[in-house]
Amino acid sequence: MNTADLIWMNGEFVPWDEAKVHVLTHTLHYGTGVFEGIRAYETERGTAIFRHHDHLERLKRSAALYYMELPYQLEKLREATHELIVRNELKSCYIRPLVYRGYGPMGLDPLKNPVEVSIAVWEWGAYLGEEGKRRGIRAKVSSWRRISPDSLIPHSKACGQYLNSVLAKIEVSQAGYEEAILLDDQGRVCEGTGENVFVVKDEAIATPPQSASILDGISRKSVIQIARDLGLEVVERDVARAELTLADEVFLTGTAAELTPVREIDDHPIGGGERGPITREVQAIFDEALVGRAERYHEWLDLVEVPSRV
Ligand code: PPE
Repeated sequence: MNTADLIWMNGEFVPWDEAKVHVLTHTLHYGTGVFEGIRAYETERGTAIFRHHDHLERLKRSAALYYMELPYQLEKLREATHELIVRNELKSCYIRPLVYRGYGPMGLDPLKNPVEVSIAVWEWGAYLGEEGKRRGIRAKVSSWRRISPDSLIPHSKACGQYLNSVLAKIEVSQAGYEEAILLDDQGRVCEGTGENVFVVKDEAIATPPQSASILDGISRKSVIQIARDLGLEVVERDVARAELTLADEVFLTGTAAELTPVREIDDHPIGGGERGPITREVQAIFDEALVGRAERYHEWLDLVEVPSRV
């Protein structure tokens, strides 16, 4: 991976190689942390963080759902992130805040363990490949079902919950596919291992609703708004597995993956087996919004206050 010079850890800027924890860190054993994935882009007005506040709010909510109170105000984390980007001299980067239960008593009651926070930033290219963003990727429905709200909290971006995504990712990548799509225990479509999913049929867009076992994606929300602003119909509703393969177009959205078309699912070509026209139209605006070239969506950008030097 691309490294950077400094990582922010509990209020200090520490050298990348020294950002370490004790092996008895609670989260390392039991997955009791929560995190965010955020991106900053180079824009004409300087480096800007996409929907920073929404991501920080989600971090706070994710933590609260696991009984953790953030030891810092969100504004403090926002400022720390700005300073971290500037001090690392990055123009664009991925941002990974982590709220974790630190070293303390072992055992499953975490409430006496300290809540600690780190923020790392690094350059991270296209998650599913540049070619994937242009041509679309090959996906497979995983045999692993998406975690159920009966057992865990799909709306919290919690570390341990990602074991579900990890199993699905390993399964499909070993079978030669680029991404997995997970269904819930009733066979309804949920999402990718790290992306929300959209299907397009007869020019209408559908995506699983908030009530599905999905993460409330910030890219998802942005793309829904962009599509509606373009005059397209977007419906949040249950999506059946067969709708994936019968769709004219399918695409995924996520901070890391941005908007990535899916050209094949379970070895069935989707539409013409390439990026479809509606996907292309929405993706073009979304990509412009990310880099500050869509005036209408400027309010989504949090400009990093001290300009980066490189
Ligand atoms: N679902 C899941 C399960 C998920 O992890 C993500 C983000 C999304 C949907 C899309 O959410 P949003 O980024 O707010 O649009 N996945 C993050 C982690 C990826 C990783 O490999 O780590 C991300 O995209 O940053």
